[in-house]
Amino acid sequence: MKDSRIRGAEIVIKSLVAENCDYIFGYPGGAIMPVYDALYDYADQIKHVLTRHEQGAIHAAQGYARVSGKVGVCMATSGPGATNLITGIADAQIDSTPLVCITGQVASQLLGTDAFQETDVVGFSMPGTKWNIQVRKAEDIAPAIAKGFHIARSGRPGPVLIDITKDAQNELFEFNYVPCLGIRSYRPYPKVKDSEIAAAAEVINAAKKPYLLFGQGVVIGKAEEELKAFLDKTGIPAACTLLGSGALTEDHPQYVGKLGMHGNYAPNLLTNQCDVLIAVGMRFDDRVTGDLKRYAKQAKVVHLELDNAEINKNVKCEVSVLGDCKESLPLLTEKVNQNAHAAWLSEFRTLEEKEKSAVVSLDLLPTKTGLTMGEVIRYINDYKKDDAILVTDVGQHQMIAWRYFKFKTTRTQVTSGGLGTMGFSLPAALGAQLADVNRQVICVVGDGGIQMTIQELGTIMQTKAPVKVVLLNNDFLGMVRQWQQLFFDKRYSFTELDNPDFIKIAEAYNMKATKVTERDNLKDTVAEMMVHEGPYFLEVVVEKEDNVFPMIPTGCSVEEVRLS
Ligand SMILES: Cc1ncc(C[n+]2csc(CCOP(=O)(O)OP(=O)(O)O)c2C)c(N)n1
Repeated sequence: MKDSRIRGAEIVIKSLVAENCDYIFGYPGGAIMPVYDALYDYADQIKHVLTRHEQGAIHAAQGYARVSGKVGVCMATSGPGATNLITGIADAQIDSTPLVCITGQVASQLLGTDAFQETDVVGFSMPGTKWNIQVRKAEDIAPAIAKGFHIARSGRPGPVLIDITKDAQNELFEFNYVPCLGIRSYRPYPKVKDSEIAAAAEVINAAKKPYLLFGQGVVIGKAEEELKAFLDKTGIPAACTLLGSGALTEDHPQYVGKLGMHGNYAPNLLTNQCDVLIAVGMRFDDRVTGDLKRYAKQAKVVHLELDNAEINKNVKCEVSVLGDCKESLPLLTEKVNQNAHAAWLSEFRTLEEKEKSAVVSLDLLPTKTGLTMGEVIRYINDYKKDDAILVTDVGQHQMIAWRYFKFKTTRTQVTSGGLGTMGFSLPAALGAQLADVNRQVICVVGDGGIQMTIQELGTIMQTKAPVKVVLLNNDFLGMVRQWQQLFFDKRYSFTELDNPDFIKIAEAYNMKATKVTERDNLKDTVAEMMVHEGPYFLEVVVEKEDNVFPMIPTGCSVEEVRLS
């Protein structure tokens, strides 16, 4: 009788196919070679993207996951391949991005011998993953992958790592994939309690100046419509966190702007004037709260949150509503009164005008000679579609792009929010683009960050992903320079960069590349880029020492937000 068993390596691939995984981002090497060999026969069912570095692979998987809403998958060999994933794992954990990372490991009889490229990646990734495991037998591969996908995507999503020894990859076993639908003692979706909804509704109905803050939990929970319905009924003004952007269209009449260190003036300032603060799917990150001792002390806080660990972690709340906001928001909407808060909303609008004249108009319609980052984003807005995706790196350009990009719909931003990982954007943009080739993907990056993963231009070339890369070049590690200017007596310690000819680099990767140094050429070049069919590299030489405002300096209160 024919042996129906297959190698563990093929079980890996068949399990990924069973999970509807259409892309693997990865990089091969000795300990994962059997899996790569198995992959060779599955090219019609699963696409593999060969990045130029494992960090690129995991960031690409993150970009893919954030746009598609699916689990991102990346793969690496043992030792340095595996450790190169660590930054991305930490990034995905803090930004709640669902990932399954598969690493090869030396054969089990070599474990603990300091074998070539042996590293304890399970140990290294333990605190950064939602779950991890080392698999040493072929029979355990499919159950581990099934469990990994379930854990990665359920509840508050996060990264999972599955380390598979080489002998397990080579061992024969029957393939029988049973999807994991639940795990004893793991309850990712706590049921919303009626008593908590009633208590929240009571506080909200009694409020004179209620204010709602929404975060990425709304996007993850696919609760955008539910949020809108709640706002439409209550008339409450709403502001978003960095990762919450897009969950509510910026055209909504109650949308008042962005929170945090470089968010908008009114949303930060008025946090300390509301009487009820309703937080939905956000975790009161210190970039949002500033000094906690002086954060919204006058307000009763109502926190709608899926992860129990976030409740009362940074900000003590009056009422918590534990559960998926997709479920809790409609229950709450039923119980709250129809209302309008026109006078309160107009307080936001008045301060908005102040920010416009002090900051926004100078950024978007500058009169000085040097180009501003803001005007580049203004032109991008002119030519982008509503569902265009902004992918940013970390630094001044990230904050400026976030501030001025017009977010019209959900899942339109990919950025490294919690970890602030420079080098994130280029590979993440590639992953975002492959998640949906029909959407515009604009990667806005600084001259520092692009050089951390610039080799991924090679992956863009090979995949032909039509990513638009916009390099805002100020020849500085701009955000650090800004802090040095404002808080370290302008002592520019190791923040100035001697940069290469980026256009030559981009052209070497076969990209259409243009450098803009004058305002006169900016609009037309952005227009050309946005309609260009393939990948495009636009370098804009911007003013070297521009700063991002408003700003809440570290350790200050939200009400100390500065306009200059
Ligand atoms: C991996 C990593 N190293 C260091 C930092 C600290 N850091 C934050 S912003 C920044 C400067 C970024 O410079 P650039 O990429 O040129 O962007 P700009 O601020 O000029 O727009 C640095 C060094 C970081 N966030 N990530």
